[in-house]
Amino acid sequence: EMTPEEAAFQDRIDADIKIEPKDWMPDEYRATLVRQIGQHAHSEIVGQLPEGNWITRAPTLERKAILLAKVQDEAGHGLYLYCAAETLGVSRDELTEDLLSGRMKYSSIFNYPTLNWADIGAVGWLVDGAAIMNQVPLQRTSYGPYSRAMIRICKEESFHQRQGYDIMMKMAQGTEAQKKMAQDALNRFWYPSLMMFGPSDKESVHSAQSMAWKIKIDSNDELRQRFVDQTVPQAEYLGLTVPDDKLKWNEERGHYDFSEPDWTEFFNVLKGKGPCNTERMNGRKRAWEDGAWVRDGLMAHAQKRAARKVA
Ligand code: FAQ
Repeated sequence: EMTPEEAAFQDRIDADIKIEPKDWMPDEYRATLVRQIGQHAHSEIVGQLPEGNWITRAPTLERKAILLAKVQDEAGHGLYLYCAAETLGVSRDELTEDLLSGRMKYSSIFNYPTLNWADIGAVGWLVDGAAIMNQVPLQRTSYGPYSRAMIRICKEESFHQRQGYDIMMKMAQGTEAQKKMAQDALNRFWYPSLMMFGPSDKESVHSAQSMAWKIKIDSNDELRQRFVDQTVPQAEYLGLTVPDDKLKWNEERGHYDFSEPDWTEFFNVLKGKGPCNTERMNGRKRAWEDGAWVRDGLMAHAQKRAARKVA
């Protein structure tokens, strides 16, 4: 049974009226948003690590400048999202501490390694491609600050996807060795990219409530299907093969049939047992500890100024 307050809230959601920070909202709506936006913010920040790894090794000055700009964009996305989460009454420090203590998550995809330059192409093409597929509908999410952050982020994200595809085109049209690298990167990133959309709808514990509240607009499986349908022709254009024997156009459904990722592997990665979980968490811990003097200095400066004003 809904209380009158909850019913009025649901009416606003159903009428597509955005919820703003000072509006009444159910505790569970607030908690779900903090979880999702916080997890999303952490993903943008942790997501810098596998790519940052290649900034110094990009093959040309131009590629280096482009990758540097892209990785900086991810930092910016993290900041927009932390700000959106802060409007719900949590501080960025609390969110960071929840990440470092393992209470909060970040996207499974960033627990896979980037072994060579083709992987940077595959990350841009597939990982940013999957990210946009998920984020375009989130521009219409019911919480105002999240929705507005998504609008800005999506603009930059489409540039990221194109830069990844551009790397893949160069590699796929290059020497035999380069083409092999491109294929190998696709082989390794295909299923982890499909996992980005979350577990199958049957196993998605939050989807029903999140969709009723329009925090989520589409289901995990709907977005995964949309991603496969969009990406397969792009792979064909590159002359690369998607590593899935069952992949086949289904005329009747108007969609590709495809193999599910290995969900055991997915849940293991979520439990911290992916190839790079420890490395990523250590990277974040080190950055947080190394930055302590900056935070302390800023606090000391602010206190000094405040004291001077009083005097
Ligand atoms: N990884 O009930 P559901 C980027 C968890 S893009 C880790 O279906 P929900 C850009 C989920 O939290 C990546 N955990 O959950 C970039 C829940 O756990 P809990 C970030 C996952 O929330 C590109 C449990 O499984 N994008 O960073 C994952 O309704 C390149 C049950 O799942 C976003 O975060 C996963 N893949 O749906 C940056 C988008 N999937 O909390 C750098 C916003 C599920 O109960 C370089 N988020 N879980 O313990 C969303 O749309 C949703 O949160 C989903 C999951 C769709 C990810």
